[in-house]
Amino acid sequence: MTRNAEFEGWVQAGQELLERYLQQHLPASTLAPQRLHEAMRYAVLEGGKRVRPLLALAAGELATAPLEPLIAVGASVELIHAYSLVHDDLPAMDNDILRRGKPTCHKQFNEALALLTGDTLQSLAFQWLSDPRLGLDPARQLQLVQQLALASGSRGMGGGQAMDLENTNQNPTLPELEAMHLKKTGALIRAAVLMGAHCGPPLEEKAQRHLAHYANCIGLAFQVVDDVLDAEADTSVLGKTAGKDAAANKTTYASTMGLSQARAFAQELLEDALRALSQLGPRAERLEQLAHFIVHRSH
Ligand code: GRG
Repeated sequence: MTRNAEFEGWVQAGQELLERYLQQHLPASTLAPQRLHEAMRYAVLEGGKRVRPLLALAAGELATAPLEPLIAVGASVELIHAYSLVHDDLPAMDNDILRRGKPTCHKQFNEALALLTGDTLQSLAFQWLSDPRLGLDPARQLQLVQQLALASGSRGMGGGQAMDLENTNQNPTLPELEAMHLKKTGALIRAAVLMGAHCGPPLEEKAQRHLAHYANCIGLAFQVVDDVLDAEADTSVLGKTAGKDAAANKTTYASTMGLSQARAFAQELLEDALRALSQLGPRAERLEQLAHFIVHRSH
């Protein structure tokens, strides 16, 4: 089996484990309030690359963490991600109609229900993460709850989104763009990596620093590639509206640096991430493969 095929098998197995967890733990749509539960399931299930849970699994492999809490951690992070997409698509934010190849949540249901869907997915993420049945040491579990809260709140993803809204029509500089994306997109990706590792026995401080550096680099690279794909790829491939940044006259890595420079920057970030991983030994292989995937993906 080639290395690529073996990685694809690992990705598929991880996605299946996650999908099963999500299917089983999201409230059934037969349960009242049915319409809200239907919308929550619609926003989360059958879609998305599941990159963040895969990163949690890969970081868990590095730290020799048990599988069960890793799935719950990955699923909790994915709920926060799904909530951010539902809110991001709302008319008050990006006002989009297509997400993961299907109508956005507010188009399929309505705006009020989409707001509630995002809100309740966020609560559910913390319900899953704080479940005493996860079998983790309670103090470590509490730290996981705090890591996710910090990454998604005003000092992380939510704050990054606020900076993005402020930046509209302001022509941010590259350092301003970087500061915004490290929060808006990077914070949750970084949390997925660090939380996955946190499910295992503590890594040495030096290893933790290398892992955090890797996580920062791929978090930013993810957004740089997102900007390039928005400019270059087709809506049918992306499953979301392409060309939105240019249409909204938004400053992005692609518009500021040009497409080939933006691609080169993503490659530099990948190499920086891989250098950090090279200090972590052979168990970092999945993280390495995921970094390549993030930078060379087509959607
Ligand atoms: C109200 C506190 C509060 C938070 C909401 C809307 C919002 C804050 C944040 C938006 C964050 C956001 C949408 C960032 C963009 C990140 C990004 C590049 C998303 C695309 O992720 P993929 O490619 O999507 O992993 P899939 O569909 O594959 O999961």
